Amino acid sequence: MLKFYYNPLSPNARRVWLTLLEKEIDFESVLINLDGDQLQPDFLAINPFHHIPVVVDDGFRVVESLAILDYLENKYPTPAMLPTKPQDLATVRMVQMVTANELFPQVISLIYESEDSPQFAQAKQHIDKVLKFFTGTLGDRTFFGSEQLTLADIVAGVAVSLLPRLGVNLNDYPQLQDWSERLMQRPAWQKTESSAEDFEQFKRRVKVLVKLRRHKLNQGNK
Ligand SMILES: N[C@@H](CCC(=O)N[C@@H](CS)C(=O)NCC(=O)O)C(=O)O
Repeated sequence: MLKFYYNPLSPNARRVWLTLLEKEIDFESVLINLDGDQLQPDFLAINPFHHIPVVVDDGFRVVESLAILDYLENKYPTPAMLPTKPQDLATVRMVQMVTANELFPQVISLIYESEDSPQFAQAKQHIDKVLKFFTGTLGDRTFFGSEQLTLADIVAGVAVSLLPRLGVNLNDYPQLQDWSERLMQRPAWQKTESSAEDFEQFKRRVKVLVKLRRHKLNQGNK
């Protein structure tokens, strides 16, 4: 059976978790606590970059959440979560990449930086730009690039759902708010939603991991 290495607090793992549930794929989950399990030799042999999520299916290992989503889509094609028309497929990819490259790093800044810092204000401004862009890209469709749930909704939906908990409300973006509410009504999204208490724990873990990453980078620069 497919093995899924994850932690319920991890947004990157949630992308995969949601896809497994939406596609009703049988899987065995392996909990990785991000306070050290990821650095154990057994796990490093599976992912030398010490990140979750990881999937091992029929002995085949995939790391990187977006690669895992593509693998799942191709291996388990029903229900289809990637449109086939060139423009729609490009829309899905674009939204996934904009989430990973433009939105998610700013979400981390909102958690890590102090609220009165210029970095915090810049992160909020950049998030606004992304939300405007997403509103235009969604247009009057139900989901990104489709009338059915796509892998773009999974990736963007996970990130956007964190925003209200970080003080960015979606009131100025009513289409996105409706879209996000549509997602949250789905059983898979309700099942994988973290409690307020878990979210506080996630924020503490992010702060530790960002500090560690910056420390490592500084050491590397010496
Ligand atoms: N680009 C990777 C990022 C994965 C990632 O950063 N995972 C975090 C949890 S959300 C992690 O495992 N951090 C542990 C660490 O850095 O040691 C992906 O999309 O899968």
